[in-house]
Amino acid sequence: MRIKLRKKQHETKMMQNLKKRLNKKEYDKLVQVSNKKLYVFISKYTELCNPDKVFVCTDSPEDIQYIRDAAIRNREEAKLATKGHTIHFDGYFDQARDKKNTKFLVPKGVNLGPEINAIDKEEGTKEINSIMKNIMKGHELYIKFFCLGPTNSKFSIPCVQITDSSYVAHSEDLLYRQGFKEIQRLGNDKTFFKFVHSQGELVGAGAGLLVSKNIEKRRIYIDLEDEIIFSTNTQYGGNTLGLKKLALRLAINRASKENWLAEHMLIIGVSGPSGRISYFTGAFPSMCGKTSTATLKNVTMGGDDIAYLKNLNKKIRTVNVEKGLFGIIEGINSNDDPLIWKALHKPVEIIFSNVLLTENRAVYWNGKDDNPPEIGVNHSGEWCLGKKDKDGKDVTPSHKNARFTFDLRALDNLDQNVNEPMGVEVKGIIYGGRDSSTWVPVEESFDWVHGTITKGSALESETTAAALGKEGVRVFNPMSNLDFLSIPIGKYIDNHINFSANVDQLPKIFSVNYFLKGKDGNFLNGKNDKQVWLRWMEFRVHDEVDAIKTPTGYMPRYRDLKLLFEEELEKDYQKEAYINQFTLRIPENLSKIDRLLDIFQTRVLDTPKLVFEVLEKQKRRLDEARDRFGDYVSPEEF
Ligand code: SPV
Ligand code: MN
Repeated sequence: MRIKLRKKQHETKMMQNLKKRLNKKEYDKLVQVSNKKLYVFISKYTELCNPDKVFVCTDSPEDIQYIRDAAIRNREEAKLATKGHTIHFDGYFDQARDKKNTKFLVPKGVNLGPEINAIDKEEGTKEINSIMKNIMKGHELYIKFFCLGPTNSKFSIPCVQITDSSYVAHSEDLLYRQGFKEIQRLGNDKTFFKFVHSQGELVGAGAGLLVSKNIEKRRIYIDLEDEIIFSTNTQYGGNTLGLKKLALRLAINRASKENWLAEHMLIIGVSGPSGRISYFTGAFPSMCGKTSTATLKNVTMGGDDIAYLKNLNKKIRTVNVEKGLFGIIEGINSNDDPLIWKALHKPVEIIFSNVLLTENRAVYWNGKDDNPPEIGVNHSGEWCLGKKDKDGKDVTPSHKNARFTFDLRALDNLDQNVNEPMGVEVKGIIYGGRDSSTWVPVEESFDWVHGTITKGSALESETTAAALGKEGVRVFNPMSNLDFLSIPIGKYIDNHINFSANVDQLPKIFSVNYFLKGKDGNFLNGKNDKQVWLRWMEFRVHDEVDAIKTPTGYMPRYRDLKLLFEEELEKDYQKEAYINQFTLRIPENLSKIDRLLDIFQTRVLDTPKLVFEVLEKQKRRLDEARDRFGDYVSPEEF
């Protein structure tokens, strides 16, 4: 009885606190959602962060407009000449995901393994709480509700984001499905993901915009037990958009407990004969061709970054967690990326980040069709051709990781099933890294386990500008998901292997490599060749084309590719090109296996035994082939 009374008193106090923090209008909006856990969360963090004002977004057109206007009023975005277009800058040193300061808050006794950055929960919580204390003073706080995955679906995860950045709130409106109604519908019980973000104190940057000042206090701390993530003193999307890579970490942990997969994967529909569409998911580390694959001709865009996969009625089905695109803009031109190019020129809502603002309030980015202007304003401030930074480094017109944000509806190839609550059935899974020397352009694995281990878990990529640090270093990146893993790598791989249980027809697993180079150091593939690889994979998942069995998997036959090159690209595909591209490079493949074995022995906790077995077997097949044919073997010899 006493306990009940105390609980009641506590609840009353909490509601009083909310009334103090929110004005009547906003309070009335909040209590339209009947969810005690939500009130506890909002009450606790409004108290700690101490914003001047709180705004509750109910997803009504007026509320969404309020956020758009706030982004301009708060000088986080500035309007461009084209209607709906705005520009945003992140600070000069805040241009990518900060891996070093992204940490899991782990309770005593939990070990996520050496590859995953963690901090003792008590210590980390203390630190982040002290950083967050009064951090929103002088700012308005936005409360936003979203749904990961389609609403009203077995995949849906409701989320609540609180942020003092109207740019973050605005971006999320473009990128995620609105969730106020969903949270209302789900009522009191559903556990939701929670995100607290503050950009912290701001400082003036170019074009009158403001950026985070206290980068040294940039932190992204993840609490898996309470499914809550804190992000402070940063604006860059990968660090701040709760629903993106922050939620992916929570989802991987939840998925591991519930036997499904949360993946860093695109979803595409590939056209086959007579109007058939077959769905593929694909994992590519950042800047390895994921978005360009999803916007190819003859491909429908289901998603470009994050997919959930579940076994529903013995079929593997997938949904796009998002509804928008936060894409890399560098190199986008009318010839290579006509779909994105067209979308970027429509008068729809688009946020350009870290590009160059030109004199006529238009934008320029590295690799755009025309030559760069002489002057402008970018993330480094006033800019002119030839500008160098303090360290003498060239400042290009846009940052390499500059991006655009829009709703997928801006694209002409949006897949029609994108909001299907049951998702789409996955026919194939593609793994592709940035690999100049080893993998052939496209290859099918022997089966699920072989593919999961020698393709997915073996993914390596040469580093890019999407994360802070040195570029061009070959790094191990299983399923391109390493940066986001919230469970030990061995466990994650084991989950993938076991995901095949009770499935009627398993998807086929493929590898692709868009970055293979020849002896002269030049790329062996044209930018659009991937269209041909996709068509080939589409035939393979329906068993409509033969392939050559090699020690590493099934490779395409020349004559099939020749036909496809003609049909897809009107290109006369030469035998010599085929041999150059598909020659099995045995020494490179063997060293890759050695590298992997070493990683799995020394850097991964609890590597499943099967991983070693499958890699050793592949090694033996390669050794035998080398004895018979030598180091470099044309597929036609097999
Ligand atoms: C990636 O880097 O994989 C992205 C952009 O999709 S970020 O939001 O930074 O993760
Ligand atoms: Mn990504």
